Amino acid sequence: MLEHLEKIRSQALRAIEKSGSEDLEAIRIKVLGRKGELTSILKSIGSLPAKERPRFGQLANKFKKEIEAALERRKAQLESGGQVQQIRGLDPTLPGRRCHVGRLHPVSLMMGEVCSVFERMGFSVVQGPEVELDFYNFEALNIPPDHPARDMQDTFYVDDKVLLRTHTSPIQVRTMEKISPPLRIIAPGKVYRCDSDVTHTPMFHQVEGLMVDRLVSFADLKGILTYFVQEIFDKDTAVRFRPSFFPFTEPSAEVDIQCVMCRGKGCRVCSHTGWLEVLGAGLVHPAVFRYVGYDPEQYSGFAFGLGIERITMLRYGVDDIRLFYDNDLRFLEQF
Ligand code: 2NL
Repeated sequence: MLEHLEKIRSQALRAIEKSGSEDLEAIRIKVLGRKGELTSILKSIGSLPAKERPRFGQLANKFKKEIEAALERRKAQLESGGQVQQIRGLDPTLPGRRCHVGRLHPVSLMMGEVCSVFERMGFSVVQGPEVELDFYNFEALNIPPDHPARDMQDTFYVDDKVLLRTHTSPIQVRTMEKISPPLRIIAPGKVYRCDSDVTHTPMFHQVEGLMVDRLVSFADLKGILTYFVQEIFDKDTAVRFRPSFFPFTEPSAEVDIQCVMCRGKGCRVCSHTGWLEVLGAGLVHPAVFRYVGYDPEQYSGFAFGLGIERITMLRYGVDDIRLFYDNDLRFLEQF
């Protein structure tokens, strides 16, 4: 009896597996119909010795459910056009694979936004090499040979003349060598400094800008940078220009914005000053113009530089720069 039952089961399952949609009903009737093989067995249980009945009954019912499920599965499979694909080893009844959608890195998003603000004001984006000559990175920018930025501690040197650029200014020097004024350019890109802690990574991103023409003044610089800050942060963000020093600009200024966290009231982010430093800027030093063959008597210009990671952190309230480079999707998927 048990062997017969097992045979009915295995024959039925095999037939279902090989069936086409027109065979399924015939198989069901043959096995589970009113006079079907399994139905007959279930009816004949009464003729078994009483102590064998429960075990046999349970098994027969289990097989019945199994065959019913196999019929359902095969039906679904055939309805989804599975037969042909099944032969090629595909199971169209399996759930689909998830399609992960990529997105731009927060630093790339911010670079794009910064560039587009300046492009709307007539600036063109220019690019240049990340491995640079000492001449373009330091000398042509009026940075003296004994300047601390030239120290091995701060700059990655390839050899005594070649280095990884420490700012994107060399792109602008190269552009001035090639093109005569008037000129309005921005230079975005990766820069490298030998530095690593909570607020510094050895590679980070910078955007520098340069405008050269007759009669360009500090007032033009103030107007352009104030508009820029109010496009990136709130429309009513206060801006202040503080006197500073860079070898490549004279006069030079550091540009602060009203703290975006406390709106100027004083908090931990702005060290209770109400202000955040976001840009360095100034009027291009005549020595820089002489290096690229521009006449400082005829032309004047302003230049500025900003760190992208820093303003991205301020815009989105990120408190550790290293989060940008850990490649943790839980962080990156929020932008
Ligand atoms: C800062 C300071 C600055 C410039 C960058 C520049 C470029 C040329 C000539 C003159 Cl070709 N100046 N760039 C000027 C002033 C400041 O950046 O704190 N950056 C984060």
